[in-house]
Amino acid sequence: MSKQRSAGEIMRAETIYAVATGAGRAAIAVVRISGPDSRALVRLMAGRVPEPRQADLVTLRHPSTHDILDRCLLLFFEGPKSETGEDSAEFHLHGSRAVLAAVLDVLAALPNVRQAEPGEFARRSFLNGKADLAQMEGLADLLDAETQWQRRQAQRQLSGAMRDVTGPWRAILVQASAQIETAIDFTDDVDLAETVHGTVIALLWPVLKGLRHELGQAKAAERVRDGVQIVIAGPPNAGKSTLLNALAKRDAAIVSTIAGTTRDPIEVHMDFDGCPVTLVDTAGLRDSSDSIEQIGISRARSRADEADLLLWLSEDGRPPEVETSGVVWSIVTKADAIPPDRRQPETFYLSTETGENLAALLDRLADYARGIAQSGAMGLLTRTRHRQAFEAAEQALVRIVGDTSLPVELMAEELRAARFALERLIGTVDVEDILGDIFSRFCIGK
Ligand SMILES: Nc1nc2c(ncn2[C@@H]2O[C@H](COP(=O)(O)OP(=O)(O)OP(=O)(O)O)[C@@H](O)[C@H]2O)c(=O)[nH]1
Ligand SMILES: [Mg+2]
Repeated sequence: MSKQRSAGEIMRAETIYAVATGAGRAAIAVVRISGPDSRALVRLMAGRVPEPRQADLVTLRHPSTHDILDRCLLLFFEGPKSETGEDSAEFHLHGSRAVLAAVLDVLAALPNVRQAEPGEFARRSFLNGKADLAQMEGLADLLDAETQWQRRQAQRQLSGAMRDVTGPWRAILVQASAQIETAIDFTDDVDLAETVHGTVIALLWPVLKGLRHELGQAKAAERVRDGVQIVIAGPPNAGKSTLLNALAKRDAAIVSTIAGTTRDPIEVHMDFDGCPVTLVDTAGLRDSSDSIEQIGISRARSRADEADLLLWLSEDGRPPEVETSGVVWSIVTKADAIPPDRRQPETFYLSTETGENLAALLDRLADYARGIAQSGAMGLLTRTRHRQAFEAAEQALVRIVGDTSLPVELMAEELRAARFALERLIGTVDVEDILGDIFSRFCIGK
């Protein structure tokens, strides 16, 4: 990709094209074009411009040799009623490499027409006000979605949920600012300042409550997007790798009677009822003089630390010997070797050898993941960026409602900060740095 362009630098005069469908043989290959020359380009190649948004069967010809390139379906979209907001078109070609190459050759040779950069169609659609920034992020997430809860979450974001939820709050903040401006005009009037403070706080409470509600769901929402981290840790030989393999239903990790077999953390990606889960097997924890094993153990500790759920495995039921901010489930392994009279109450015994409690563990894991997925899929704050913006807005409002003697000028300042945080979220202000990051992740043709 060439150098990142800023919004202002985008050369609107250029018409872009890209293959929008995947590589390889397929029945149909879609080529999209967008930009001011779309109409002329369609006329040049197809001999006519179809009615906007109506499929037309046309013969595409080479503009100079008049060689027939393909007989295909053609759709024309007239700006601004198009996805990019510009005149644009789609050629639904036969999915032949030769047809595609011939059509792309023609497009490449036309003046003022060039191949699109990754995400450039989406970028134009954003710049032309067809979608806000959070919607664009939803689109990116939808394209990456692997599980059903990820799909639901991304579709909600794509439908404009962020703007729908924060829009009314923004309006309230504007209203509060107006109240304060009045008070600033009469700064000598102490009574008025107090009254304004009361009015403003009453206005802000529902916003604060809403911000906090979403922040409460943020962790689960981020998990649905990025996956729940379930980490298996414990002393060497506890049967950690055996459990990972049993849950993954394949030999992902080496299992052996030698203590200290696993070194690097081993990740398996799973789909628990539509919730993405990353299951991590780690090196057995012990004092070791082997420098490679020590590295493995320190990685095990840091993975355990970041886990959402830690499965602490041991043969003797010892308490966890790792730090974690997540939930801990203690499991006693190799239950087949523990006779009933030596078993403790309230202890979860597992044997991968006989299968004892393996199905029960899987059920509990699925329940756990489903719980996160259901609250998380409806959560709005799917990215760290979203959470930080909500936190910034929340803190600004707390500084107002928490200090009844806050001068009106400072109240105005905090209100502006809160509004700015929300506007940045949907991309009305200060978006340059985020834009490049989002759109460069799209594939060409999106
Ligand atoms: N009897 C019995 N043996 C088991 C069970 N689970 C694992 N084992 C055996 O215990 C040994 C160690 O298993 P691993 O899964 O490699 O143990 P680990 O915790 O990954 O060990 P490290 O990677 O060295 O930390 C192997 O010989 C397994 O076959 C079980 O439920 N019952
Ligand atoms: Mg192991």
